[in-house]
Amino acid sequence: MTHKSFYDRLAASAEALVERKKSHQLFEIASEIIPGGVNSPVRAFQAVGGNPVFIERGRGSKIYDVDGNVYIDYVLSWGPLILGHAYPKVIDALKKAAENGTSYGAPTALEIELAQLVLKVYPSMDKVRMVNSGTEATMSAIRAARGFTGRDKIIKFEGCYHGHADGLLVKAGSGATTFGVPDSPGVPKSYARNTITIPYNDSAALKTAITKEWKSIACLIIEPVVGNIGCVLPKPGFLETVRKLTERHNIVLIFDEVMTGFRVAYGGAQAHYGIRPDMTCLGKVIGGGLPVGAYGGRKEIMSMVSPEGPVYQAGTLSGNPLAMTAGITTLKILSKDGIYDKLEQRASLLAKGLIEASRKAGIKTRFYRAGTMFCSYFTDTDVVDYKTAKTADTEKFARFFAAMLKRGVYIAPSQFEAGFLSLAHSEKDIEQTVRAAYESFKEIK
Ligand code: KE4
Repeated sequence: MTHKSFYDRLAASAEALVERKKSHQLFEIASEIIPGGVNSPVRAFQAVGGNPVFIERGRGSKIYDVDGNVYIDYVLSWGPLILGHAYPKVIDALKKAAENGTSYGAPTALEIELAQLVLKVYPSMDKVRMVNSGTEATMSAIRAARGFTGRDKIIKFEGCYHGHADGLLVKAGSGATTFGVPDSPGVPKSYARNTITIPYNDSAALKTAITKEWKSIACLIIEPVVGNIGCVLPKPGFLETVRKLTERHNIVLIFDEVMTGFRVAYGGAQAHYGIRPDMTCLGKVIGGGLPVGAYGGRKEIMSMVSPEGPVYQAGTLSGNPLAMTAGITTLKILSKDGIYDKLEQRASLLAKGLIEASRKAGIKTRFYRAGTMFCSYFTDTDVVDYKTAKTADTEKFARFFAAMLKRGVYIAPSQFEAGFLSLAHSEKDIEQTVRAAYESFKEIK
């Protein structure tokens, strides 16, 4: 049975239960005019089979599809919606801001306000530049590091995904891993040659690479918790070794906290693990669901960035007033006392429930969590890197996905993605999720 047909047969069984006729019709139309019918690959459900669910609206912890089905949502737009969907204060602020117009292409006080909020929470950053996506943030941070050091090579880790800039699609870990195509066509070999890829959590391999190549290495970019092969935690001491080796050889350490920022902890993974990177990339949460990315770091590096310095980087909609407004409102709410205690309490309740459900159902899974990002791997192997993540049984995961979907729980449509929880997920939502998981684990056994 081919990979695709198995998944399609499987999804068909799930489809019947939720009657997603309109989603199918829309997907047919979309597939004629948009590559793969989607504007970002993982949304196409190719890793789990069947057709994607077309969403009409979201509210709190729920999303509603075009056929009127409701789901408890653990994708949350891949991380940004830590307050939940359509958070009233965010929507009200956006409505007011939109009445003043949508974009000026000129500086606004809003950009100062969001920059100040970010710098206050990430003291490793002296200056920060707003862009429109995580891809732009990492691409620009690497260019600034190359401009600052005068070196060309970069180090990244297998399975880490930092967006789709050419030099980073070298064993990327997000969609590419799910599609089993670690290198993307269209990336010139000359670009890939400048990217050294190392297994995550492998301090010895890192030491060897740096000892050999340090003179030509501009920067090392890392997801301090890897959210693009599921959820992989740094081994004790690994991030400290990364910091020590990069410091010793004047290699710029870039923490890609596009996903972990304000997610693993208020101050991100750098606060949680107590590591001070030279540069940080942010995105997702700081845009509150609107397109925002940001990169920042030590002033001597950031002063290289145009127009202060010679490293060029620009963006028509960078610092857009609507995106800034959504970000400012979101971060102000997150700054309130007790918010992260509540997030932690809910996330640990969910974790306990999911672990218990798979044990009771007799299904071997490995569950990992960092703050409110998490992943259940269908494997009996400890997952510490890309290789061990790939021991997960993706067919079993696909069955689990379909079983959860028909029970009204929307998890990431790929084994190699992280799940997210929001402030809006109630204890009742978690109870319903755990019950659905127990029934689903039993069903796929
Ligand atoms: P964007 O260009 O998609 O805004 O951000 C790229 C990026 C950079 N760094 C990290 C750590 C990221 O997780 C991402 C994007 N994450 C994926 C989730 N696997 C976005 C979802 C998608 O590609 O559709």
